[in-house]
Amino acid sequence: MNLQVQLEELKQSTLLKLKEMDGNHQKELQDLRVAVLGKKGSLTELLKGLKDLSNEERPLAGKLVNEVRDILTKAFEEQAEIVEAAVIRAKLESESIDVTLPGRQVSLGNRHVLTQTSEEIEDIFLGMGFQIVDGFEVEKDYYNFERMNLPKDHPARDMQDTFYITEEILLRTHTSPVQARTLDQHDFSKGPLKMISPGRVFRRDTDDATHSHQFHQIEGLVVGENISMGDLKGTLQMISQKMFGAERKIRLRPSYFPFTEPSVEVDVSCFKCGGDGCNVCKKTGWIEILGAGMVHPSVLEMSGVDSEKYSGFAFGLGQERIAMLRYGINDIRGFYQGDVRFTEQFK
Ligand code: FA5
Repeated sequence: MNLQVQLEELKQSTLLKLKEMDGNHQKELQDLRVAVLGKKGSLTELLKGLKDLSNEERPLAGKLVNEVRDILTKAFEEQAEIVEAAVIRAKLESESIDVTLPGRQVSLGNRHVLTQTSEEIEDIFLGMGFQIVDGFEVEKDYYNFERMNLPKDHPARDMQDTFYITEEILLRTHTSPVQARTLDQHDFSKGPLKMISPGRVFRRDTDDATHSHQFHQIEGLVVGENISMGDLKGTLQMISQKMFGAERKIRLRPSYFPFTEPSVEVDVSCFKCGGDGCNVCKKTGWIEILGAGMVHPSVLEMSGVDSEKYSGFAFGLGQERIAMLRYGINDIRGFYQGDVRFTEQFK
C-alpha cells in the first residue's frame, strides 16, 4: 500500500479512537500513545519504510510523516487534558462535602504551671524595678557554699547535701550563688542592686508530698544604702498578698542561714486545712515558702562591697510551694510526672 495512504489511515483511525476516550480510559490512552508514537509504534514502523522509496519521493514522504506525527502528538495532548478533567469532575461529583460537620479539634498544649507561676512572680518584680538574672545549675562549690559564708567544714552544709560532679563542681542546692555572682558585677556608683533569679536547684532530699530532690527557687536580692529589715518585710508582704490574696496569713519565724543575719523563715497558712492542721502541712497549719534575711556583711565584703556603707536583704522562695498554695495541689510530684490530666488543668 502507498505510504501516503497508510499514513492517512493511521491518522484517521487514531483520531477516531482518541475521540471516544473519556474519564474511564486513562490507561487506554496511555497504551494507544505507546502503540502509535512509541519507539516500536505504528508511526515509527512506517518511518522505516522511507528507506525503500526513491530519492525523489523520500523528502515529500518524510515531510508527510512529520506532519502526521505533529498532528497526532497534539491530539494526544489535547485528549489527555480532556480525560484528566473528566476524572476530576467524576471525583468531585462522587464526593459530597458536608460543610455543616464540625472541624477536627486541634489539641493545643500550654505552658507548665511552674513556668506560669515563675512568669507571674517575675512580672510583679519587674514592676518594682528588679532585673532578672540567670544563674548556673551546675555551679562551683566556691559560689554555692564558700561565697555564701559556708566554708568547707561548716556544719550547715549538711542541710544542703547535693549531687557532686567533681569535688569542686556540684548541682547547686539553692539559687543563692547568683547573689555572689551578681554582687561581683554590680557597679554601686550607678545605684542600688535589685535583682531576682529564678531557676532549678537540687538536693539530696527524700521525696514526699512537699519535698523533691529537684525543685525550683526564685532568689531575690536588694543591696543599697539604708536598706533595712522593714524593706524586706514590706516586699514579702506585698508578694504574698499579690500571690495568695488577703485571706491567707503569713508569719515570719526567726531562722538561721549563714549568709543572712538576722534570718527568717516565712510560712503561709495551709491551703488545705486553712490552718487547723492536716497531712499536707504536717499538722502545723503552716507551709514554709521561703527563707530570707539581711545580707551577711561577710557576703558583701567577699564581693568587695563596703558593708559599712551598703546593706541589703535577700530571699529564696520555693516555686513549687507557691504553685501548690495557689492551686491547691497536694502532692509536689504531680509537677514532674507529665500527666496531661494534671497539666491540662492549668490552661
Ligand atoms: C534556701 O535555700 C536559702 N538559699 C534561701 C535564702 C535565700 C535564705 C536568701 C536567705 C536569703 P531553704 O533551704 O529554706 O533556703 O529553701 C528555700 C525554699 O525552697 C523553702 O522555703 C521551700 O519553699 C523550698 N524548698 C526547700 N527544699 C525543698 C524541697 N526539697 N522540695 C521543694 N521545695 C523545697
